[in-house]
Amino acid sequence: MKETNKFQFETRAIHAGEEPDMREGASGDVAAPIHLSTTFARHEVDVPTAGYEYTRSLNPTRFALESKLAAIENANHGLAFSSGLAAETAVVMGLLRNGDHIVASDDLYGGTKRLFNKVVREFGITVSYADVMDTTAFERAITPATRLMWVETVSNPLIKIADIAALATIAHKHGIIFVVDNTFLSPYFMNPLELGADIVLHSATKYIGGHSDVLGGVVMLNEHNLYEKIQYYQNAAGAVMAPFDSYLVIRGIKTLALRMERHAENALKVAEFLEQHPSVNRVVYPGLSSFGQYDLHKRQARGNGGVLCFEIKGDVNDAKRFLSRLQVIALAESLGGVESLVELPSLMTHSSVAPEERAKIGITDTLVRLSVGVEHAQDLIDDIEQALA
Ligand code: P1T
Repeated sequence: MKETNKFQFETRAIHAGEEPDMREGASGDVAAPIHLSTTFARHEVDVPTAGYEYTRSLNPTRFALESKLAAIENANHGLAFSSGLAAETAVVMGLLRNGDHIVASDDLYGGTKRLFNKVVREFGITVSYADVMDTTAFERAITPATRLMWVETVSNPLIKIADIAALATIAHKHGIIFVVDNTFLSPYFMNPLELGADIVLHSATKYIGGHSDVLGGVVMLNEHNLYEKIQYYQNAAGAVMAPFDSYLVIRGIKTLALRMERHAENALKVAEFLEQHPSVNRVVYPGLSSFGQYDLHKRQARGNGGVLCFEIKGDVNDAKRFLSRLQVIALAESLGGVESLVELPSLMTHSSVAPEERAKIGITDTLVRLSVGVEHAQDLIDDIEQALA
């Protein structure tokens, strides 16, 4: 794994974790094989073969992926889970105890808020929310019991940017672990560990997998002590990524750089088109010069990703009409796949967030989230134009 660290992102994404095995008797596979065996035979009772005992604890295909994940996030360790939420659960439950407190961003994926509000709180762990654009609000929300700070680099769905270096400084001043969900940018456009984050996680279901055909969650980090605790929970609770899914994610990562470049190029074209359209109220995309946090984003990220949001003029029925008229762009939850996906957060991905809370943070009934795929940009613009007409 460390061997490949001297290379650029694209090279690490392709080679890390799956160097061909050229030893006597090995076949020299160029692509990591899928090891479906759930258990591994050994010669002696107390000597696992090459460290492999049982696939929940360690599996060669998942390990190849975990090594690649560490390499693309410039981390010492990677871990792969059966979903993004399984990865989040492992971070919280692996590190916190009854009585601990989390300060989290007020704009997070709806499922993350549901996990915090409805599940984590039942275990005596409290959660406070702070405006992600206001670093002092985070500091004010810290209590003596605070153990974690939690943000998304680009928030879902409102595209708010967290100032990672400033928040890391606050977290570390108070001895708090800083967790960053980098799903919207992927490791290609940003590496939060280098800006001071302690733990990076992604829903690999999105850009890292990239093809809307695999559910997964990943965690990358440097500190061995934190890695051991999360890895212990991963094995003890069991929500590991399956070997076949690990293979799909490995395959996805090999084209991550190519895909992200095209996602961002297309998203900018679509955002610029939407911005001048009379039926659209406001367009939020980090690549637009009108974007409120343009300078901050440019300072800490290498690109803008493929997700944008905008408001349709009119009411929820106008928004629904627009969404159902689209022909190329699928009306569906999720994001980050090669195909463009569109959704209405208030009724779909963030419907589990209470209406008052949605209103407070700005998830209106006409807010549309668009994940721009890697189709031809003009076909996407034409589709949007006919649906808005
Ligand atoms: O769906 P899952 O792989 O469990 O990942 C959860 C998750 C975590 N973090 C972020 C930023 C996410 O966007 C998600 C999942 N999001 C969607 C399904 C969605 O449509 O927004």
